[in-house]
Amino acid sequence: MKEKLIQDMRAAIDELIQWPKKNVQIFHHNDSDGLSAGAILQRAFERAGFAVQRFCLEKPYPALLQRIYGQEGQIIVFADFAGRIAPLLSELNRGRNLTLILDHHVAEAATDPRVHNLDPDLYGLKGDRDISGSTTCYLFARTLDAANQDLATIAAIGAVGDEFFVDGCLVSENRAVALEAVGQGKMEIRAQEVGERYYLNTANGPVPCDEFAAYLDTLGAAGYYRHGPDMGVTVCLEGTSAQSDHMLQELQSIQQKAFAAEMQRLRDGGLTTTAHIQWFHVHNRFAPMGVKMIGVFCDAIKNKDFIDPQRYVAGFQIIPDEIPGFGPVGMRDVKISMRVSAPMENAIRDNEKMGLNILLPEATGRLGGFSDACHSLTAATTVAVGKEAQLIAEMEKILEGGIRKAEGGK
Ligand SMILES: [Mn+2]
Repeated sequence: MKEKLIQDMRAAIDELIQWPKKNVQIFHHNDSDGLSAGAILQRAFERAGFAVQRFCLEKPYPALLQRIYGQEGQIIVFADFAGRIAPLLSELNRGRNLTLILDHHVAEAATDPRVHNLDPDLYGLKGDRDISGSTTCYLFARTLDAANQDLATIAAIGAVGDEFFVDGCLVSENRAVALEAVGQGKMEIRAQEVGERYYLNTANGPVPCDEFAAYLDTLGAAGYYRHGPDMGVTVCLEGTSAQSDHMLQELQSIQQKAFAAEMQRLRDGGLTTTAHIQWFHVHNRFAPMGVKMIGVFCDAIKNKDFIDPQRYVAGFQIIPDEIPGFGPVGMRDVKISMRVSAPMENAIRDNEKMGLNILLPEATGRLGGFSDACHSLTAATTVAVGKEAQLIAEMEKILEGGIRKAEGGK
């Protein structure tokens, strides 16, 4: 199946090379895997003689997609997201732009021949085990030009950052790129009690890939509205510097201060409690950090003493109407992140309480919102600003219904 993926990458590359435009727009995710993917693509396209415009996104929001596909004759690349929305992109595109999707999440086939969905999920590889977004981009880059083999290390960093290990080891395509980097003398693999640890050979000695990935994650998430992703891509291509270290420290301190202040607010009565949910709104108080931070913050508080362990935790953060480098796209949305305490996690696993993957997307759908990453114990969606209390009320209705149904069944 990998042969077929490479074959389809080659076909997409043939079309790319014949395309009249010689500039490309790359949209990539802001976590360590997405930044690694963006770095690999930037280098590979520049080497192939393309002018690159690179944009880092927290999510491919519908308002932004509308704006992107207002264009014609462009080369548009998505990395580390968009595999699942290939049908939507096909509809928006209607043959007008060459679109390449280099994702590794669960995917659906494109319906427009000009949209090449090169997500390995469509080729029998598992994105949560075999192959990261960065490794997918690396395979593409190497197919484009064998000279891009020197980017294997960056692919391995992204793979470690995504944390999909089997018995503590990278496997399949992810392991293959790590071994390539080892063969190039740029990485080292050390066995540990469980599995392996991966090290970059840098001018300052060996650096664990997981620490390097955490560094990138902070630049991309806490620094999202402060050029953190650009620094992350530079760090992938050129290594860390005094300047990047300084930015990292500044961002860590911004995050610590914002989180401490918000926890104090919640202790001082900042939580609103309904029958089954406790919720709060940080509005713009987490700026300049990206909206991933509301999820990180919910994680940080879910087991604290000021949290009722029997109620769902929900936090809202306004999504600024700004894609760094792209400008405003007309978004007026708020992100909601949900988490639960350890006792509720157990209850959800035992099917005694409703999972977030059912509760939140259902309520969000009723309000015309956008659902993307929803799992049973962690979930996030977006709705229009002003619909926050309504969204909580919808969830309460669903929970009431669910409970009545459960009681009626007894
Ligand atoms: Mn990824």
